[in-house]
Amino acid sequence: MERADQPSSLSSIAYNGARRVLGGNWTGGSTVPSRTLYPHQWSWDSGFIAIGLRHLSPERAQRELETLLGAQWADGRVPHIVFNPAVPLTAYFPSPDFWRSSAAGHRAGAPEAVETSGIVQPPIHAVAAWLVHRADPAASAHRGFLRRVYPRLVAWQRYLTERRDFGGRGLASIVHPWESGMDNSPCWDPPLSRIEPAATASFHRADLDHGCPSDRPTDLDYGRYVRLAEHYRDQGYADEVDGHRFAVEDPGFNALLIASEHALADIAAALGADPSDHQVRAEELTTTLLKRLWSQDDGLFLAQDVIGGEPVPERSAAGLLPLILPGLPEDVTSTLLRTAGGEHFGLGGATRLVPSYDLTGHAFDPARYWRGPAWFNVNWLLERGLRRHGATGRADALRTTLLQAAVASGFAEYVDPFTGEARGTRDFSWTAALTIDLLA
Ligand code: 9WN
Repeated sequence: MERADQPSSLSSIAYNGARRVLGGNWTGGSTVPSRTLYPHQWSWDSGFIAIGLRHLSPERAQRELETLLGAQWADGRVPHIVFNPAVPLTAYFPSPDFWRSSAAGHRAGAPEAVETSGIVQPPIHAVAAWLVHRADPAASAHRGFLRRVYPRLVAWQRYLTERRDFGGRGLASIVHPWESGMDNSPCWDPPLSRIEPAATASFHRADLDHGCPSDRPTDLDYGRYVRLAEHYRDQGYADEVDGHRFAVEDPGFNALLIASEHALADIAAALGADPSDHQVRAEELTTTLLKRLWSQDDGLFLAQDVIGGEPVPERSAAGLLPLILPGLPEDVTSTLLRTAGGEHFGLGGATRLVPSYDLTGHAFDPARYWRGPAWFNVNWLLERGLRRHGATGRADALRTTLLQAAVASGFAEYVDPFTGEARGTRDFSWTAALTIDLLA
């Protein structure tokens, strides 16, 4: 569908290119984020991918989510990676022999039939399932899609709100930077500084076989990621708060948790069940998010270091993501809108896409992964947030910029927030999928 503000050539180039990327990255039951750098299924990627795929093939979008949820653990966790057994172990690190998920005796109850990682990623899945259903309710009903995924999505959300409530106030904690999806965000530097890194020689970074080192996390970061993941694995992936060395309440992760609780209410109602439990929980979580993570002085939400017992004094785009939520006080939304356009993120001024981290921050780097570059999933979420809160003109401008940047960068993983220059890998699935969603 063309929009009046959208030259038809850009729309058709974007649509055809994005469709080509998604077709090339489909493996038969799910989509790899990238054929080279990420050759397995990733959790939050599949949520974003399903949101785009629903416009091309509602059935494929349903299968994307069902394949992921098929690897759910007995305790409800949805693993951040579902490994493809046909891919050589050397293609990605850490590989299944590192995570050892199917090894007997894990109290958490990993599936035996498939190898997965043991950590999680942001819970966008109920949001995705609801959007996928709405794309073609008849096809969804025909396959019993909502009826099959609803119990799994509820178990996933309850894993997070019950087993991961290390702060004791209702929000979910992440126990590894990879769980945020924003791996090397400067927000994780203070809590990570307590972690003794594993020796660099003890592992091989397959990511550097495909990615440019200056676009990727450092070896020091990786040493700490490895140490934390080994420790969690060696504890049988148990979630006792005392067993964790890193526990952080991330506003981006929790915003998606709350958005998904709202989506569960919609799904429950569509199935003829009572949605009120989900609605109440979403409202309570929103109240807690505001009490615990909102910083009026900083103009956005801050992460809370649960072990250190203090907020992390860094501005990340994750702190703007609660804009996707309904029910925020008017002064909070207006402050967030101001912050997005102000000196720290520059939207519509210094930058045309929101950077992942504070432009004025001491750790800002326009090339390095989650320390500055602009990411398409974050900006897609913000586009929805702007629209939700009535900033239609700004949302339209962001949408156009996203489409232009996706095409010009070859559907890059992320881009320089000033120049739009492509960074990371190309033909990246969520960039393509969200392009299609923006065109719909
Ligand atoms: C570790 C797959 C994933 C994304 C994350 C992104 C990156 C992995 C990595 O790639 O993380 O999970 O190897 O760097 O940070 O958001 O889900 O696209």
